[in-house]
Amino acid sequence: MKAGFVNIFGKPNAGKSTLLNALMGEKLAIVSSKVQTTRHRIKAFLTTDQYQIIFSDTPGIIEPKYKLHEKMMKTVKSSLEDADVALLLVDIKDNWEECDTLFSSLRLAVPGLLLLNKIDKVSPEKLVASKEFFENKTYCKKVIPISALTKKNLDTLLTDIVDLLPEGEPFYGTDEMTDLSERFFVSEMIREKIYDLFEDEIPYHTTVLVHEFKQKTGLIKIGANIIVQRDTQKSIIIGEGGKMIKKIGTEARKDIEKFVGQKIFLELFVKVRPKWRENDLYLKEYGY
Ligand SMILES: Nc1nc2c(ncn2[C@@H]2O[C@H](COP(=O)(O)OP(=O)(O)OP(=O)(O)O)[C@@H](O)[C@H]2O)c(=O)[nH]1
Ligand SMILES: [Mg+2]
Repeated sequence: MKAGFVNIFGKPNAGKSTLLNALMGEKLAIVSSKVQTTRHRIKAFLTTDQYQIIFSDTPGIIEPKYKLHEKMMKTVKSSLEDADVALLLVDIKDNWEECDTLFSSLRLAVPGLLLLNKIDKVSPEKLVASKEFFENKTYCKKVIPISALTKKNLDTLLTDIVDLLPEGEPFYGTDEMTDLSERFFVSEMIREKIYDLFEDEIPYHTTVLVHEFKQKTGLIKIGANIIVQRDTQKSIIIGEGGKMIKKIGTEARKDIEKFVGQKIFLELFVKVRPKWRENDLYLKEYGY
């Protein structure tokens, strides 16, 4: 039996969460076209008779600008510490030099698989050039071109991961898929809708906290607070005559019902908490 930690690193928007979901065959991590979507370490266990892989999706690596960012980068650091294998994800259309600098700065002590992602978007020539660029870097054990979106080459990737995995017994129950709570996933699904529905800075000033999760007859009652920093943001989230918050609720409810496998009643509230992103007590309360 083989078992180990395989942690995904890269710049924001490289496709880390899309990759985690594709490898698991299940949507566990939220995805958006905007940067800095993931804020937590999301662990997911892939178990067969031969191995247990504990994948971790992590926040995109950035220079912290406020305390929430610092917390996010702490989770990246902790994921660097327990990795057995590192998946270094590059959006092939991104700046390769910048990615190279970033990966060098991680000072990896474990084998790194350099994954060129989004190959569905580039020419074969560009693919060859980028392979050549990364091939001899010290952090790079092997370059694997993939498309997380179309699931191209993920079987090859899995074989390479298992080759590098240490021998060992499973860390988690073989029927478990994650150690995160249902409440966490529900709050993430609501947060994802905010990334989808709002432009500009709104998603970055917002977090979501589930405060009620109760099994009733025939349905689950869920209450969640959408936290923002300012009154103006609260009005934007609510929208004219409550139009936007209703939209968030309708969209999120579909995903949550699929996830929990039953009907839910979802109640959303908007709360203003000035500078919550800078406040240790709030950050702790909101799970950061
Ligand atoms: N064309 C294409 N798009 C992709 C691929 N993988 C991911 N994307 C898109 O890239 C965007 C970002 O994907 P995410 O998975 O949220 O990226 P991430 O690295 O987790 O981003 P952060 O959480 O912000 O660090 C989304 O719009 C995805 O649909 C791919 O292989 N091909
Ligand atoms: Mg992500």
